[in-house]
Amino acid sequence: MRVKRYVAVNMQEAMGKIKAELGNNAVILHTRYFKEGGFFGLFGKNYVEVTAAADNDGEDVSANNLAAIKQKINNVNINNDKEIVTDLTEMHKMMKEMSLMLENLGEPKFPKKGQNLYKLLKKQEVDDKIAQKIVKLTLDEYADSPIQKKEELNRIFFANLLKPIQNIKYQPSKAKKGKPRILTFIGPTGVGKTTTIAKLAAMSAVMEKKKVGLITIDTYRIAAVEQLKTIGDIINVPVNVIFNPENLRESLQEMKDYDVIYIDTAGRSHKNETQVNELKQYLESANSNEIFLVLSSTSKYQDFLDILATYQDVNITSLIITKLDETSNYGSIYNLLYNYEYPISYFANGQNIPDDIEAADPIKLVQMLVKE
Ligand SMILES: Nc1nc2c(ncn2[C@@H]2O[C@H](COP(=O)(O)OP(=O)(O)OP(=O)(O)O)[C@@H](O)[C@H]2O)c(=O)[nH]1
Ligand SMILES: [Mg+2]
Repeated sequence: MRVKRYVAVNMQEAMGKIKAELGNNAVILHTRYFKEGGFFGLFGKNYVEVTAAADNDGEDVSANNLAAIKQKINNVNINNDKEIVTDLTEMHKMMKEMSLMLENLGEPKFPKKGQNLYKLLKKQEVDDKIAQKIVKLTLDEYADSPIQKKEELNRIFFANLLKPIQNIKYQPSKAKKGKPRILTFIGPTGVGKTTTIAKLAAMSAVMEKKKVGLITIDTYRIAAVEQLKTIGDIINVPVNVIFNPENLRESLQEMKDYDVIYIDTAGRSHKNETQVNELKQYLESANSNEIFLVLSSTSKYQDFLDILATYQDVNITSLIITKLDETSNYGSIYNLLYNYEYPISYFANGQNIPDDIEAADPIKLVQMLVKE
């Protein structure tokens, strides 16, 4: 029996070749279509590869030698598998090269000093459109500047980064006369809501000698209640645990002569609609002066967008960015401020209570962004 592979531009041509060499009774064992030539795998020519078998004397092989044929098929397939793997590896390589090429094609061609600034912003994961806009503005202004020094270029760059976000300043709320300031903290799980409350409450109670109350509506986890109670014990402030929105109103009434009340909420997965709706009922009952959305700086910009979409009906008054000690990429926060204009109230940069928190400032963010 003879087994042979034929390559042709189409099946008709392949069949012609097979017929001519192996005779009318040849059996098709395997067919494969592939592309060859072209530009990085594109625009190549299509080919068909057909493996056919026939008995040496040209007899019909379908009826006899079945076992032998099967054996051959397996051998052919094994060989083809190897080829397919090689083909796929080759294809991957080409696709990678192509996507790199496309990326480079999309990259703006700035002069070298602009390219460096652009690269820095890209490395920080600043949105591409924003990065291009800021670099372009910087280069234009620098071209008109009488001072042609690197320091001047950096100064202009810094100013252009700051400009779109500098007006979004956080203004702490004032309580109505004789009433406490009610501050509620919301946000995804594990971002540092309770830790941030502990830091701020400790400062209010211990340093500012304010009459502070803590309320938790995080009754999903015993550990969460214990966590806040421990903090309350340490800084010597009462902790009320709330189980329903009515409870919350009563508890706030009970603390009506306090200076400031911090309300801790359970970390809601922003993907869980029921939990988020439940939180909204509590927020209505709380009638807070401020609602802080706590976000971790380790999140991607897309995560921020998803989280904001979840809380779109909530009147978020400012953002708190935590875990700044755990990242060196600040682009996602910059994109957020640039596009959404939420004020940022605090930056948290560690687990130490109360030290690792500071008032947020757009200048600090830009400093972090350009620090190499
Ligand atoms: N490195 C670092 N860790 C932090 C920071 N803030 C909080 N953490 C840590 O993050 C973990 C979660 O903090 P929690 O305050 O419990 O977070 P949470 O948002 O209240 O979490 P849930 O109530 O479960 O949603 C703890 O281990 C904190 O010590 C920060 O700024 N930097
Ligand atoms: Mg918590």
